Amino acid sequence: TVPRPLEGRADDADAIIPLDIKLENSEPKTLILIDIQNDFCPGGALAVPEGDAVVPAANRLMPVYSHVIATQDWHPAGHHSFASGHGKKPGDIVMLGNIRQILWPDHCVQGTHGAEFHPALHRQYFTHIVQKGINPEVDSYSAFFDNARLKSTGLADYLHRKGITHLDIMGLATDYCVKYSALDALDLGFQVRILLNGCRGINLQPGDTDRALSEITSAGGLIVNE
Ligand code: VGL
Ligand code: ZN
Repeated sequence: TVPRPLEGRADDADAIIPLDIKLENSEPKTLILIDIQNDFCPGGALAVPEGDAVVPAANRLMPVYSHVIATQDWHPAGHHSFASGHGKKPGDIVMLGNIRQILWPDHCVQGTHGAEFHPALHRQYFTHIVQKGINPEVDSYSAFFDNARLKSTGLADYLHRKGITHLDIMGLATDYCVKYSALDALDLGFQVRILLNGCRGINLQPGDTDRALSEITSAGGLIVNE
């Protein structure tokens, strides 16, 4: 049985429209779950406030999608985005090549508990997994390309092969990996909707999440509530 999506609960912005998932007679739908991993949830190394609140939303939604693609931040130990290797503090900034890099706590190290998907996430619904952030020298917020656009993750090719043109995106964190995944998807020509109650932001600076959402809408994305 397929759970019914919740009614729209937009209360804070006119731009937010209710998610309209038609269960009958619908074309295949694609959900992208960004980085719903232990390290981004409370108790994790780079905990996003209320990060675990996206898990029930993901679990409700996955059964109504025909494609569920989960991304996994998947860093080698000593990744150059980690403050520890620079003798600096998380939040400090360095240049990696010609890219401005915010330094983070060590997080999502390949093979560790922190890099695993949240244990309550119904991962039996995943149809594809994309791992990113593997190159130690460059960060990769987007599910499509690293921050220097040196390499593609292969996700765009995968979606093209499947004939997928519309993406619903949710997960962690709104102001980093969700934002850059959505902007790259729009740039690549996909139609993008952000499932707002399935996202949480870090907000290193107050307002980062709201600014990320308005950049996405300016680039042609829709913000919807599930
Ligand atoms: C993320 C910071 C560093 C994210 C990943 O998933 O948004 N943020 N690595
Ligand atoms: Zn990372």
